[in-house]
Amino acid sequence: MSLAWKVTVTVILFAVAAAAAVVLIVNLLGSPPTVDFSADSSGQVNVTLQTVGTYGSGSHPTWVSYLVQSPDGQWVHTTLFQVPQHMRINVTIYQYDSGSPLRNQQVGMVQGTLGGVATLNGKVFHVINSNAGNGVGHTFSIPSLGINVPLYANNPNANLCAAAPCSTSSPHNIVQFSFVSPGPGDYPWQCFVPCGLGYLYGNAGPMQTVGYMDGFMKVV
Ligand SMILES: [Cu+2]
Repeated sequence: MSLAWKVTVTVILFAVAAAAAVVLIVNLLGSPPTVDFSADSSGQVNVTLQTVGTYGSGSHPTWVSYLVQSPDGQWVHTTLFQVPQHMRINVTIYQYDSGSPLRNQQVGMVQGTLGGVATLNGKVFHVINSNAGNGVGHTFSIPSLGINVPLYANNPNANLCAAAPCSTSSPHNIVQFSFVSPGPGDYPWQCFVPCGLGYLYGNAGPMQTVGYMDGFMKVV
């Protein structure tokens, strides 16, 4: 093979690899929509989320996911939401998934919320012993704000919702808590239960993907 051929082949292979890399990056960066919440007349912000064990459609139908309910009541497949700064945020999470005992008991503790508490189906709790009952399905955690709330799981033998958006006719737990939003910025939030079934130690796939088990709270 002549030098010119080697150079040509090298250049072509490089161009193909570069094009593939661009396609991959564009796919990875193609981010889901942001749901915008503003304060209601009482000066508080109500954010409603749900978790589902399998999203049921789209590019990853088997993946576990969060969804965000827009203020007009529509469920949006995203983990990006926007709230005003220095405002009381009331979070309601409809948890439709099963769970397991936690590897890290620390994330079974409620931390960083107003009063240091959350409610599970209306009852105040501080910690979930994940080795009892149904275990923990997911957490809602904003590490930079010290916020962590475990979501008690549903009975895995119940007829659980397997396609989002789930409705309250399916078995669910309702977890509620409040916190005060900080100053402007993008605050990453995520689940700390390794719930990426079928991935190494459960920590890849949906656990590393915005729109599933990772997101951003945008404070403006
Ligand atoms: Cu999770």
